[in-house]
Amino acid sequence: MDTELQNVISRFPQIKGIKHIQPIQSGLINRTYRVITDGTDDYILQRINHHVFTDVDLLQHNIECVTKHIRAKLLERGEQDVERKVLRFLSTPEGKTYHFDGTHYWRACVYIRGSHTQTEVTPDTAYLAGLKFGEFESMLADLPEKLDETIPGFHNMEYRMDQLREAVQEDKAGRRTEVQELVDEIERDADEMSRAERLYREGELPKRICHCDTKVSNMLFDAYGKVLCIIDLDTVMPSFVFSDFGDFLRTAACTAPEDEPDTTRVHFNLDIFRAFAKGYLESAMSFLTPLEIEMLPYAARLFPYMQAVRFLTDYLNGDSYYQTQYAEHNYVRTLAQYRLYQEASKAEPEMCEFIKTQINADFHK
Ligand code: GN1
Ligand code: MG
Repeated sequence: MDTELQNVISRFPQIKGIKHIQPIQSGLINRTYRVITDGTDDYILQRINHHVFTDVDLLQHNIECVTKHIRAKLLERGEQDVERKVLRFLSTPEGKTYHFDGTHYWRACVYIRGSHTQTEVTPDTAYLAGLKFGEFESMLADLPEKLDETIPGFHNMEYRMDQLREAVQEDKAGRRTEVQELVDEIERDADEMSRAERLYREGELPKRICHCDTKVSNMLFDAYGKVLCIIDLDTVMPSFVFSDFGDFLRTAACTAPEDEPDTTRVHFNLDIFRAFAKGYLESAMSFLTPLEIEMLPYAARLFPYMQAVRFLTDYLNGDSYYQTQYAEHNYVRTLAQYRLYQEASKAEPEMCEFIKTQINADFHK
């Protein structure tokens, strides 16, 4: 067994009787392992990418506040099996929920028994996800602590455009010529896609505590297909609700993987949109403002657009942020996301129509 990992694990005394440490493929940012023990509980060990999450103290503070608050809410409403419905992070002897080994930051949480993740999304799972992420936001609406952004400007479209412009200027990896045409195209929609930021400054749109990485793979399901728990809490921070709504659809309503090389296979699945929007509105309608609701179709366009900008920025910077498997990977991802943005834009009238029918249905209840 890897001695570095064993040393780290020894800083979390709750973990005993290690049988096996298994790397898990999860996400593009952190490194994750499942620690299998001979006791009742297994654990998830993660090496936090501190180049991305530069303030680990703040990161873990947010996560502690959020999990504590959700646990209290679940208990208060008499929920059964609470330990499988919210993550529990382990403490070190110093009372922290992370350990710094001199180079890397590590944290551990209890592995939720009998859970699995899914990557496929059906209208049924999309509906459940909508309900769950709406409920997640609603449970955090009265969080007493103030949460700061774990990644400053994370879903701020104006900031992401500034980063792209800077990357184009610097052209660190010598890739500008290849992508210039696409950059020009992206620029044409930059103002329109930064609308939320302007509305926020004008006091028209609120920010709320959001998950900000609402992929279906960030939900744990039980053996019967019921959603147990929301995971990957690194990006829980104040944001527009569009973050949760739009980012889910970016992966779930896309008919191809986010790095699909054949962009003709990339389409926006309106059935998934409808199912997700229905679930989301059911649990979030009570606290959303009319403008937030009206702009949900905009969110479905914003997120593939923003992700295209982020992948392209990283491509221009020489792939320093996202893990890549081959040289053009970030560019391939960019093109797939941009295509999805175009496809979602085409579907906007139908999305608006659907949102209207949902509001009317609610009004007549
Ligand atoms: C990153 O690592 P993962 O898959 O949880 C990124 C998301 C992107 C996503 C694209 C902290 O998420 O914002 O949407 O890659 N997370 C961070 O696949 O940048
Ligand atoms: Mg993530």
